[in-house]
Amino acid sequence: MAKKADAVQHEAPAGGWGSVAGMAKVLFREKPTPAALGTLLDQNKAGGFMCTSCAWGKPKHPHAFEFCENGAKSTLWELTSDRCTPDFFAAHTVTDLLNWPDYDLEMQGRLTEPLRYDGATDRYVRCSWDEAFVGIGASLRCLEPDSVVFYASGKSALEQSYLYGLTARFYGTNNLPDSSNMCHETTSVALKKVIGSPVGTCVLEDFETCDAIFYFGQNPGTNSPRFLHPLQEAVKRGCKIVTFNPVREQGLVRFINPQNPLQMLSGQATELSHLYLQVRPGGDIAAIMGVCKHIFALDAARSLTTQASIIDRAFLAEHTSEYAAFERTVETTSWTDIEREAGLTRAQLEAAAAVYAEAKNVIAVYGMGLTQHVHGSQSVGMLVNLLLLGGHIGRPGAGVCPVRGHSNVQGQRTVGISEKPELVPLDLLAGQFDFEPPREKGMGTVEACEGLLAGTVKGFISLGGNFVRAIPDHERMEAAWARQELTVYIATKLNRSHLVHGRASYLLPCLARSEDDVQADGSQSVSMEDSFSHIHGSIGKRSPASTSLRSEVAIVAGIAKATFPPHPKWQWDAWTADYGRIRDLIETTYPDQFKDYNRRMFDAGGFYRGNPARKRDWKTETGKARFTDPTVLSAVGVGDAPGRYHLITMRSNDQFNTTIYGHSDRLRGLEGSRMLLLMNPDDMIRDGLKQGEVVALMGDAGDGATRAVEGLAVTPFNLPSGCVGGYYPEMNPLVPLWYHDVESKTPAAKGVPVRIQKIAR
Ligand SMILES: Nc1nc2c(c(=O)[nH]1)N[C@H]1C(S)=C(S)[C@@H](COP(=O)(O)OP(=O)(O)OC[C@H]3O[C@@H](n4cnc5c(=O)[nH]c(N)nc54)[C@H](O)[C@@H]3O)O[C@H]1N2
Ligand SMILES: Nc1nc2c(c(=O)[nH]1)N[C@H]1C(S)=C(S)[C@@H](COP(=O)(O)OP(=O)(O)OC[C@H]3O[C@@H](n4cnc5c(=O)[nH]c(N)nc54)[C@H](O)[C@@H]3O)O[C@H]1N2
Ligand SMILES: [Mo]
Repeated sequence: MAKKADAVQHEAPAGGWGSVAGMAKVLFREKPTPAALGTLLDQNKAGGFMCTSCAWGKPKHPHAFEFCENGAKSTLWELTSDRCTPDFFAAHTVTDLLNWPDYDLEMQGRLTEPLRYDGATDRYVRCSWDEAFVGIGASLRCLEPDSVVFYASGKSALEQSYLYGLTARFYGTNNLPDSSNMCHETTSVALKKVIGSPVGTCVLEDFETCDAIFYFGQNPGTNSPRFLHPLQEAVKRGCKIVTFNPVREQGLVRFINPQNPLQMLSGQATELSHLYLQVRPGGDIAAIMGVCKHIFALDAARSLTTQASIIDRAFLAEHTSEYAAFERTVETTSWTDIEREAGLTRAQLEAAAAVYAEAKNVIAVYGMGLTQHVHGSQSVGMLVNLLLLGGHIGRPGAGVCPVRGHSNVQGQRTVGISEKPELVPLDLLAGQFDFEPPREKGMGTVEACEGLLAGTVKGFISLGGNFVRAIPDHERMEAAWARQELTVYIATKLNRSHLVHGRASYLLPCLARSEDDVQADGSQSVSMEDSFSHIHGSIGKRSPASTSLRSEVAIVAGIAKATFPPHPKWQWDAWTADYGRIRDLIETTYPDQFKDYNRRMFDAGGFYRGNPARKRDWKTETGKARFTDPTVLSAVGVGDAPGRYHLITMRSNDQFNTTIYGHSDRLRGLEGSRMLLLMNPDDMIRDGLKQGEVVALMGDAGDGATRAVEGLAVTPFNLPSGCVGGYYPEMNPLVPLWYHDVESKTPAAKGVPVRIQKIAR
């Protein structure tokens, strides 16, 4: 029998001894050497290497242990002593490996030798680097540039990313999708439109002086644990956090700092969220509308007194456009509609508005809970509306803070990995490298998937990542993927994408960020950009997992050299010998943002590449910060219907995207399996479902296609009624490819229409 909703969720604090135990498990499994453990102490410090996990900022004055449970897991995952050698591939055909779970594939350890797919034996076999480069170059020369996609996953550093973008453009295409297309593309498009900058306006120090944080759809306990420290500090000095999330994420409820012995011994957790509002999936537009509506009411009441107004009218007049339409919509939208779409009461939203009204400085934080919706861009626009009302952008202690995912995903976009030619200084590149760059728009992730289905994409190069596993409509896409002429994977570990290969396929093992990268001119360093637009240098010191590994820079240069005829300005060997030369090229292409790049890259806290919106310089169409008038109250693309649920695809605390470390979602109290269907207990009773009952989830997008995931155990969980939860990437067959944010095409993985199918007994 199912229990009441609030009784079904584990309420232990984030951090604390649990995070230490989480790390110990990884240590046991990966068996790193003592020297590898020492590497952790170097993490996120100037002169050390930058964490391979998330993009959270690195403070000027780092803690002795400037890493978290999940950062440590990610580093140890790279430094494992397991090796996936050619012998492993000799023992298993690719067809056989296709039946292996993702977890088992990656747990084979680091790839050690370059491999080529051999159709006759259905195996990956060892090949030399030269053989690989010559083969790839020959295939690329036979393909039309527009039929080849150059995908990048957001981990690769700025130097290799810049070279990779150049390589695609020298080849003749802007087909440069990035993992960002599945992630914060909504941010890049929506923020650019409304504040003229595609990235957040906050810097780390803003969290020292903010009075309120409005926190939407981001899970710091799992995805950016180092963020818990500034949040805890902020709360201790009186800042109030108002959280909007369908799931009560423990990281946002309470936190024990594992680096604070007193807290650890006393078990005294800090309560983080002042208000925790379990909004319906996609209900954020309505929720913010309600908050704004009450701010209007409070402000009107204040205007009759001597109290300062909440709405900053001077700021609105000087700095914003299109306020009137927004104001009218807030006034005419009824509380009934707001409450229904948000799934929250008027009283709850009024309480949130009261926090805003009392705060001098407000920060809005968000993640995938806003971006991965069909109307995600409108949610982001609405959040910016909320900030603009009180003039909370462009001054210290306030601003908009999208929390980025991969450790250099923001930076890749900065240095030219973009399918959108208008975002890249093509004229400058043309002169700098003496070539005619392609001018047509390239393919983003969704277009690349459409091209694969249509058969127009014939070659795919992956700088990291696990594309086939990460994209929507997983099963349909795998079938299309395998029809390609050429697939090339630059990777550290084996994953499913490598097995769904094209006719010719190469698996090229690269150095990891924590490893010593020795080139002709000596050991090289690389750099990345964090969520706050700060650039940090990173030096790997560990000895490489295999002597045959090459750096990503060397691999990209190797492919390019084998593909293009010699060109006096394309200095592949010199660039590979000394990455400082690549940084000089970046500085030439982006002189304002990367001034004195080589000199500043190891500055403590990173160097800031600047953001005009932070200085209230609005690079928008109207020259002002733009209010937007939402056309919908719910961000989901397919509304309610009897029997329909909206599925949130979630990350567990024991995974990094498609890399599954284990089966413990400690912070949610879920252990042992990822094939779970999390459900509101009242919905379970209504549907006659029992805890542990195994069901199938069926797509319910109304497009006639059959989409299904079977074998899910019903699990009562504290979720709003009408919404269910399941893990990414297992749930990806249920996300239709066309179900994406209207403006940015980010797949809408958080409000997927599904139906539960009972298994007949
Ligand atoms: N350990 C670890 N760290 C990671 C990653 C990882 O997989 N593991 N992935 C990295 C990457 S690439 C990224 S992009 C980030 C992702 O980090 P996040 O942005 O935190 O992404 P998710 O965990 O997918 O979902 C975020 C939250 O949105 C909530 N949510 C779902 N739907 C809605 C909604 O409609 N409204 C609101 N308000 N909330 C909603 C979910 O309950 C969840 O708490 O983390 C990065 N860091
Ligand atoms: N349903 C659903 N789908 C989603 C999401 C969701 O929330 N729900 N989230 C989306 C998001 S936010 C993202 S960012 C994407 C993630 O999509 P990707 O970035 O494509 O996937 P990852 O799982 O991060 O890639 C893992 C692989 O990267 C390789 N790798 C690791 N380190 C390195 C390195 O240093 N160099 C190289 N060359 N390779 C390396 C390893 O081989 C590893 O197997 O998934 C998206 N898909
Ligand atoms: Mo991401």
